Amino acid sequence: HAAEAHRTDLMTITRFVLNEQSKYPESRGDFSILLSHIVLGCKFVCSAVNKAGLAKLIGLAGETNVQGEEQKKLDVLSNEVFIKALVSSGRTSILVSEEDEEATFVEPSRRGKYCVVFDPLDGSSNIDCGVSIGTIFGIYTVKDTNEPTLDDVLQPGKNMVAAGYCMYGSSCMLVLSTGEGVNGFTLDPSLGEFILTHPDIKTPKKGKIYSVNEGNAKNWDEPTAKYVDNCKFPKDKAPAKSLRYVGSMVADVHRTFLYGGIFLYPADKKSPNGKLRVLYEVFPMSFLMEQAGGQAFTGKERALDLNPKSIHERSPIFLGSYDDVEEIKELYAAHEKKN
Ligand code: P6P
Repeated sequence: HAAEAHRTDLMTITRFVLNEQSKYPESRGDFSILLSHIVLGCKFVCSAVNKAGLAKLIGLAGETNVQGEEQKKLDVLSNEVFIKALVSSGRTSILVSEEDEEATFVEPSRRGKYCVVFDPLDGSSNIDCGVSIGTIFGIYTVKDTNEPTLDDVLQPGKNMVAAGYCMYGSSCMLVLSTGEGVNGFTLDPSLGEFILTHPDIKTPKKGKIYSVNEGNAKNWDEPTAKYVDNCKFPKDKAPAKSLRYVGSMVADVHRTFLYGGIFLYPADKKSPNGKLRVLYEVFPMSFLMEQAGGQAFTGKERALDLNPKSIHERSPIFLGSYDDVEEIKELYAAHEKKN
């Protein structure tokens, strides 16, 4: 019966968010409308990513298509789709995209109370080899719709009202938090709806996996090097951890949510602020990880306490199972004391 109920009790992402919103009688449904436009963008990108391989076969992607138009690269196409969807929602005032050097200020007649920071297709260098990639987004509320400024998006991640990602892999999965836990929705292509499949995701308190690009080991600082060494040669006779590294943040972090463990993109001598972007990679994944019972740390502070000074700023990030991140925090604290 449970299976039967599940099949007929179709909890779509739209219904789920409307249910959540009904807890706030004063809300006018703005967030639900914003989310429905984000969902539309995700469905479009999911379809385009799935066709990308075929498009290459029939000579579309990268070359001129049958209309003789230059076929756009998927990340450029995805960016255009999300910008258009978000502006047309009439619920946003500022958009920050990994693809655009400058922020987009929505024209006054179409402005709404939200600011969306997003990476339309993170990990897109992995498309051609079929590795999972994804869209990552975070949502702030604007201080004054009449006067939106960059300060509305240069806020600590703890001020986000929602964050999520959509992973385009063997299935298309949207993982979302509006500040009351994390829920996962899987796209049912036959219905064109995201169905609740992973209610209330909680990451295991401790994991057996570490996820880092070991190729950067020669440039790591001492605490990171020590932590990774402990993973491989545990001092306390515990079994060594397994290394899993896809090289696509959405894939690596999604696995960390479900299986536990720790994802690291540390600072190194070459890039003292690490590689990942604060607004639309570090903050949304840190927001979700804390909502799932994990932690997110920059090597100096709680990731969500960071105060970004520019929209494409980078930060080191250590996120995942609570106990695993606690270990690396202790190593950084000890290192701090010594110096
Ligand atoms: P590296 C993909 O290019 C990305 O931005 C993230 O999705 C991923 O976690 C990281 O970079 C991988 O970087 O240096 O290990 O190839």
